[in-house]
Amino acid sequence: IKICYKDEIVEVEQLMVNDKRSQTSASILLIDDDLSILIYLKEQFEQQGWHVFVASNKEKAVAAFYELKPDCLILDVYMQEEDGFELLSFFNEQARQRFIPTIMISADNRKETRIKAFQMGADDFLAKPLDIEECVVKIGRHLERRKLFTEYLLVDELTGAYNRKYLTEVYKQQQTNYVRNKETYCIAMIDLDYFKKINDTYGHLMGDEVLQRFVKHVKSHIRTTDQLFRYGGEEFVLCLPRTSAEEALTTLNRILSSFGKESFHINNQTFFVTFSAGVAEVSSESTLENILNQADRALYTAKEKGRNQVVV
Ligand code: GH3
Ligand code: MG
Ligand code: MG
Ligand code: MG
Repeated sequence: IKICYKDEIVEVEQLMVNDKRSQTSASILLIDDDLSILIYLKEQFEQQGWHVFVASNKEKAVAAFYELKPDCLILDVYMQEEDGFELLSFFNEQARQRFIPTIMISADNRKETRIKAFQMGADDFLAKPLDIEECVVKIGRHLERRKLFTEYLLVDELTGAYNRKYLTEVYKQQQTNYVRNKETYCIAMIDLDYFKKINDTYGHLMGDEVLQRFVKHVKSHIRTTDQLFRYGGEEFVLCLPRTSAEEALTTLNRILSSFGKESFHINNQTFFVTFSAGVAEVSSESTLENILNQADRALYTAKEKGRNQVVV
């Protein structure tokens, strides 16, 4: 059985909503000193399509928790070397902040043990011997709630792009990660051209549709590690990890050209929409505020030069 070795570690870009991993399937971190239980649960949970990481002691559990960013934590109460309750209190604050459900499992099914688990912040308690069907259905509900919760808090309702609040979170984490690893990282500020005119000419509902289709279009033309945020009305921020300014320019020009071909229809009229964008490359000194300022200045130049273009 593999226990969270480095090569098993998948890099995760985001803090709360993980990359394509959580869009397709959730990940679970199982912590138990009993290898037979780990093997059994891993197999059962993988049949549900969940990614399962296992750890048999605190050290491995902590490394896995921070590096793999699981969507759910399952913790044994009694372990040879560790106290499951102690581990629970160790993870509790982080888990709470990130809406990660924590589930305790134990052969000790006494009322006081169960109560203690909930008092210490557990979201559920499952008694050993585990009934696998019950485990699966309960974990499924916890994962579903986590997904709804994180989506509700991080995603802009109208467009489905991430919201501005989440940009702050993502940037904090990514800036340190990428800059530390000496990787290039770009941010683009995008603003739809003459959007006020679209609203005035075709109505706000049509304006809303433009925003929605713009987001849908961009999302389908970027890498899974790229992320789009709605910064304000018709302003968006695109985060492009492992991308140089030159590559960002190419990417945005490609999107500019493909989005420009999307036609919008209303009352027998057809129109097209363009945008302007400014690109800035993140450095070790960049705060979110100054990188956005830099991108915004480039965007301003793009507008000045006649719109429908990208400027670095
Ligand atoms: P420019 O090319 O210089 O960017 O001009 P613009 O008209 O796009 O820019 P301006 O900032 O003057 O107008 C933006 C408009 O976007 C004004 C505002 O009413 C509209 N807007 C902001 N949020 C929404 C929204 O959620 N839905 C719709 N339909 N319109 C919105
Ligand atoms: Mg045990
Ligand atoms: Mg604007
Ligand atoms: Mg605009």
